[in-house]
Amino acid sequence: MVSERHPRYKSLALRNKLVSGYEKGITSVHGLIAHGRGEAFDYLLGEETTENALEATKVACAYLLTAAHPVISVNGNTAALAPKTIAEFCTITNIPVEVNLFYRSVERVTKIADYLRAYGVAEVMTGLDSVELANVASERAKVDKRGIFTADVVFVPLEDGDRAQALTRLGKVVLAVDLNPISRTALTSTVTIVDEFTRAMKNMVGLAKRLQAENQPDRLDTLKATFDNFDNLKASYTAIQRRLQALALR
Ligand code: PTJ
Repeated sequence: MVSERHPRYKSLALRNKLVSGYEKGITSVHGLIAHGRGEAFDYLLGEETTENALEATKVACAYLLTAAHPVISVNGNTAALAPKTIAEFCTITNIPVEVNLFYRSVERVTKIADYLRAYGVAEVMTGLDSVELANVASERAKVDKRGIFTADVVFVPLEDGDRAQALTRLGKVVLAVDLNPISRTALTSTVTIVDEFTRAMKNMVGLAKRLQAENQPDRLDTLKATFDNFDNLKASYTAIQRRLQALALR
């Protein structure tokens, strides 16, 4: 238990979710290390959603709301961090989830699928009826025939660069969440949200609700057409640079 009065409460609470995910057999032990890398970048970004991250989140929502076959790829970290928010987003948008793991085992896939269903995700694909994507040197190559394989838009928070590249080469729109703005995933995805996953997912729920209520297809098309991922990433580089400069000049 962590007291809410602790100055690092939010960060410690997220760590606890991952440790609990690990104890349940959902998160891989490597996932704990990956989270630490994310935390380091979040420190540099000021541990809050930047303006450019919010813009990327809005564009990601525009892609998902206008896709023919969208899918959300969930791994052991994202399942442990925000199962409720993922379920809320899926309910609002009617988008299915596919459990797709880097450190894949049938046992973990099944546990994560059951966990998400218990939180209310209506459609969870397991990739157990899978095909292998070419040019992906990991277990993430195994994708569900009805899911990532046929999807036109894939939301892949905490993706690895290898597969992000392979999915974009296949002509799919890849939407990633990655606190590391210089990762291969960040550089190769169609839209990279440089933000902490739980914050980004929460924003996605709010934005999807708003964009759906507005019901303006032209606006969604404009959001997609005017977005440049590298320009958006540059804003993250500048945000980190400004923050460090301000500290150095204090
Ligand atoms: O559950 P599995 O088997 O699919 O494994 C999942 C991990 C995350 C272990 C696997 O995909 C992996 O090894 O990922 P990487 O290549 O380490 O990449 C994870 C990226 O996510 C890193 O660039 C981190 O900075 C970033 N990251 C970690 N935690 C967060 C994050 N970005 C946003 N929000 C986070 N909470």
